[in-house]
Amino acid sequence: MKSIIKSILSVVVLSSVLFSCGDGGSKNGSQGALGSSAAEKVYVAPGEHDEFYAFISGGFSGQLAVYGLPSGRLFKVIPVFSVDAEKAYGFNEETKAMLMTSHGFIPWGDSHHPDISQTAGEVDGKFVYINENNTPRIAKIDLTTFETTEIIEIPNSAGNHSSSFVTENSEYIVAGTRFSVPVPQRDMPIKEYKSNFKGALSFISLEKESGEMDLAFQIMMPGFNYDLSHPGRGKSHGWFFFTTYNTEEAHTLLEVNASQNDKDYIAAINWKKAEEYIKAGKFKTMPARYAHNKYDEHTHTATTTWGKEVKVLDPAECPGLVYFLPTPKSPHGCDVDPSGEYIIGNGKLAAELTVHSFTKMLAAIEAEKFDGEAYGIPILKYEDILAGAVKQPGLGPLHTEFDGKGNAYTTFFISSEVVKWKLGTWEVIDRKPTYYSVGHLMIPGGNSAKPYGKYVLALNKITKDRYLPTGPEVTQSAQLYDITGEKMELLLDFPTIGEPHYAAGIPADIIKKNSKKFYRLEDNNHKYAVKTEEEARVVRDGNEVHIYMTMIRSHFAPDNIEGIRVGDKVYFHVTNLEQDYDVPHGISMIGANTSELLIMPGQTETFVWNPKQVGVWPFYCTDFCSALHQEMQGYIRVSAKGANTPLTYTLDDEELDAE
Ligand code: RUQ
Ligand code: CUA
Repeated sequence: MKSIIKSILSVVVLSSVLFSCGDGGSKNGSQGALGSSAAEKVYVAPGEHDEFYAFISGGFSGQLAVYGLPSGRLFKVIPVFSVDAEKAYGFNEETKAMLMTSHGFIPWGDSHHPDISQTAGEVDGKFVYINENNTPRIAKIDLTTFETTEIIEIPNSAGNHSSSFVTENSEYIVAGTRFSVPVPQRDMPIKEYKSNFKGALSFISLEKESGEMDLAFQIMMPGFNYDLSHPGRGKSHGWFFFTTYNTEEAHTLLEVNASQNDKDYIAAINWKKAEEYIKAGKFKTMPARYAHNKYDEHTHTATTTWGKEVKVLDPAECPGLVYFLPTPKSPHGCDVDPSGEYIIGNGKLAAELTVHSFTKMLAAIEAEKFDGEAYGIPILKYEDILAGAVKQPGLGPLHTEFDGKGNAYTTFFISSEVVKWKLGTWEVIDRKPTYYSVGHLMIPGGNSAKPYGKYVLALNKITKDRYLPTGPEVTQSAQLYDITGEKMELLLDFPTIGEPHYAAGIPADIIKKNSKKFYRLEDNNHKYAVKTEEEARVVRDGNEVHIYMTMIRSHFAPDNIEGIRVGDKVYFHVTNLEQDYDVPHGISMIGANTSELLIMPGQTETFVWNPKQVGVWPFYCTDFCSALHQEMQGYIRVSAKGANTPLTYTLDDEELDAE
């Protein structure tokens, strides 16, 4: 988004005054809501549940937040690409491997586009996939536990933006490179960009049951910028569409140099054809090193394996694999309607909204009516594939979603509005302001054959005066509109975590029945788990001390440990013995250079403590778990380096000698 903001900065400054603030700001917005039954429509009575889950990306927070709609209440921030001290993600020994990459351990990421897995074209609520933009990765979140359970790194890629959208039976998710780069990476002059840099489009296959990701193949495209993508569906199932900009192949001052061409392209990829080429062996195997991190629900531990190569298809050598659809002008969003017939390219700098017809595209391909080629990829004729255009829709179109009733909703960043228009007639039906400068929008089930067209959520980039000020950094925000009538109705503003990019929504009933209540102790295969207090113990191995600890309302076992020395490396392996819903315990140690642990019932987690000072140091439970939570504590006696204090610990008031 930042690049768009820059490239149209001058217009933005002007128009945000004209359109946004001038529109009346918070006063008008809230009066509109007061003048109707808006409050009632978003009111979820105490103890009642919301109708939809919304998974909203955190952008530069690197996380994914879970909200309820229509209330806009925040339930959970799921740590994905950034460490999270609250949940010990990336701090405890078990999850560090989740953030491993070919560049080493990376504590931060930029999360953009969540998408929910699908069965037969409908969101099935099993998994959410989300891309990381900065160090190209895709994560899988398991919707029984709402935890990140897998992250795969994408090699040959940079700025993983056109990602990670799901095909209609969760066959694939994709990862398209925003920045083209030398492939393989090497030391070369930047001014030799043109025709030497490449853009990899990656197809990641998904295992049917587990949803596990596998880098199936890459298509090595010309050195354009691949911005966004969406899968075909229904009649266009088997195809994937990617918007491109910078078909000029500029490498400096892109805001000018990449805005020269009147039209860029949507790249139409026939991935079923790609599968045939792979089967026929028409690929090159390229060496590649990428991390593949998996969290095991039974060992409660993540491990990294390393990918070593990738199958690469060259479109120039694979006829029928890729076609270019000319699309005005630096298109951003690339959206496919629920029927699979219409492909919408939102040209950021275009006066109209271009809609391509899949049927016409196939006919033109059949007739081989091409308008030349680029790097061996046939270019179709704009007029031949055009379904229609929405005239004067607004300024700065970004993204489009659908309500499943024949209407489309497009966001306009510069004119700060959501515009409703009709598929087929292309007429504008309604427009409503957003506060302010909307990026993505989301209708639950939006990327599927079956949208739940009750609400649209606008994800705004700028809030200015909408909320109480909080210094120079003000909150980011979403806005909820009722779309059941002819006209849209603004119902609610609510703040979001980080910068919301895309979001995914789904009826709550599909997910909530599968939500896990706790981890079963008998299934806990963690290497350092102890399942009863009797097994709790302390073991020294040279400088390393391993504490096998349990927690249950409202004590730790052991709770007093003596004989630790300065310079030791002390591992707290802590198992929560509870087998009940909603009884986590936490643990933290004074002076530990890491986060607390927050351990779910049946789970084991580990943190490392390096005692640096002689003394008797307390630890305690960090989660208010019972009436006697404040009693849930213990002490560790630390002696000097080389001291011979015997290693002992207390269990049930009894002092025991360590092994
Ligand atoms: S976008 S800068 Cu999803 Cu419109 Cu990312
Ligand atoms: Cu256990 Cu507080």
